[in-house]
Amino acid sequence: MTDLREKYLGLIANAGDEAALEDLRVQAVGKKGEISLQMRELGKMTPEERQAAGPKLNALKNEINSALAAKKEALADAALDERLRTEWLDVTLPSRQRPAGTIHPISQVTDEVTAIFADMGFSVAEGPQIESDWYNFDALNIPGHHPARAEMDTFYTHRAKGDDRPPHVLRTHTSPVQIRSMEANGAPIRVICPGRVYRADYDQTHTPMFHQVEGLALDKDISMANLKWVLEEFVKAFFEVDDVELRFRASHFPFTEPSAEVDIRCSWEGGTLKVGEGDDWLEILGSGMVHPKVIAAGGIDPDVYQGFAFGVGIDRIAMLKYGIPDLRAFFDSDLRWLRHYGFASLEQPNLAGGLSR
Ligand code: 2NL
Repeated sequence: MTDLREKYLGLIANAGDEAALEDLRVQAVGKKGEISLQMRELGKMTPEERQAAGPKLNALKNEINSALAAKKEALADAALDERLRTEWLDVTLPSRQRPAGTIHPISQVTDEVTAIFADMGFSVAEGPQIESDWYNFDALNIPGHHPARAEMDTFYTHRAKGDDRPPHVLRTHTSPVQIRSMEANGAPIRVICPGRVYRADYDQTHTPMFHQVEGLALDKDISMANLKWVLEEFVKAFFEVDDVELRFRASHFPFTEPSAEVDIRCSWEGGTLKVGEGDDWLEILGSGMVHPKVIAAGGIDPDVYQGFAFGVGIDRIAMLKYGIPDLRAFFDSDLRWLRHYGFASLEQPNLAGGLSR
């Protein structure tokens, strides 16, 4: 009996899992287990022998049952400990990893400008980057012999030999998109046209592809006063300042009359730009009242409708706002530069939440 006790207590102590433990229970105290078999032997004993062996066997059975129960609980505890050890979660980790990519400053500024003009009721239009000669020049009051054509360093496409129609061009401004908008929607109209434009020019301050946003507003009673207010609102919102002073300098563009280049008051103290204070002036855009011939080219009656237009260089105002010193870096795709000057991709510029965060 002592042998049985040692044997089963040892086996129970070493059981690896609940299944092994159940096998041991059947072997030891099951109906046909070793203890039960010994209990059957009690019937063959003398009363004295039975008096001595019976209680001992009962006690052994109880002891083995207790050992089985204790081991079962210990195995369950160990299994739970193991799950707690391997299935943990660090609840202090951010819920979502920051995306690896960033928004390019030109995309960011385009979105900012779009948000500002959308707030003033302008819609957004896009159009082809390869344009006909007519949309890029003639419709904008730049006829064939006009010096502005030569000055614009235009990229021309090729025509097949013998095809003497004028070649298409890479658009030199986004104005053709506004002509197309006038044709498609008529007047009144308020639209901005952001996008890529092309000029064969490459140096410190020029790249052959750059970005522009042009705006157009036509109605029955629009004057230069409306132009001034719209541009003031734009400059204040874009540079995120409460007040700004604009200076209109007389200028000349074939597509506007009168025409004005617009400067904003600023200071460059300590090498950083401050808009709205100081004694310097910074040229930021060109504008004017749309030439009647251009309104007519868009299929609208210039005797009924008139309005203003303007053009801003996106790359230039991006450099000014975000302190980017070198224009050409915009197009180098240098990952370190992109991480430094890029914007969080889950933030959308809007006037309520702040344009740039
Ligand atoms: C500049 C000058 C300007 C326009 C663009 C325009 C478009 C139409 C009709 C009339 Cl459809 N004008 N656009 C007008 C004045 C100036 O851009 O220096 N941009 C950087």
